[in-house]
Amino acid sequence: MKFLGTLAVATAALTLASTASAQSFQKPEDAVRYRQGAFRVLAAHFGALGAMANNRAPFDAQAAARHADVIAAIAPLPFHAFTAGTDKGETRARGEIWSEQAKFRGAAEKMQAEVTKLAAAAKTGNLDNIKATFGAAAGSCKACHDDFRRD
Ligand code: ASC
Repeated sequence: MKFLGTLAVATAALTLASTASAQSFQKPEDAVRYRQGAFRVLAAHFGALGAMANNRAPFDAQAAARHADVIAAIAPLPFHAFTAGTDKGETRARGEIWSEQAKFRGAAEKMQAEVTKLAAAAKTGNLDNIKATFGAAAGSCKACHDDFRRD
């Protein structure tokens, strides 16, 4: 059952990701809004899980696993929306996203790998396992912000 559950989440995430990659945006602002929305959802769930990982909120194993699954499913989505010409307007995206594509994609993939580990850890229902993987996941968010997001 556990395996089937994992498979279902993985399949849902893959479906989401391939749907999103097929997506095109009418206007550059639409892509900017899309990725900002995805990051906002990520931050909300990451913050809620982080509060538990850092003992600022009581541990609820089921809620933690749900947060981690949402994070893992949403994580690929914003990266489909850094399309050409979306470096202008109401965005903190730095030009390096486009001038250092390989580095940016690498940082995005690193984040997705870390949140996948975090989701696996959260499924064990053990807070120590979550704590053991949360730091690297948070670090992968921060690394990308440091290099590719304006203050
Ligand atoms: C969050 C959030 C981020 C990351 C980052 C991790 O919850 O909104 O941007 O974690 O602070 O270092």
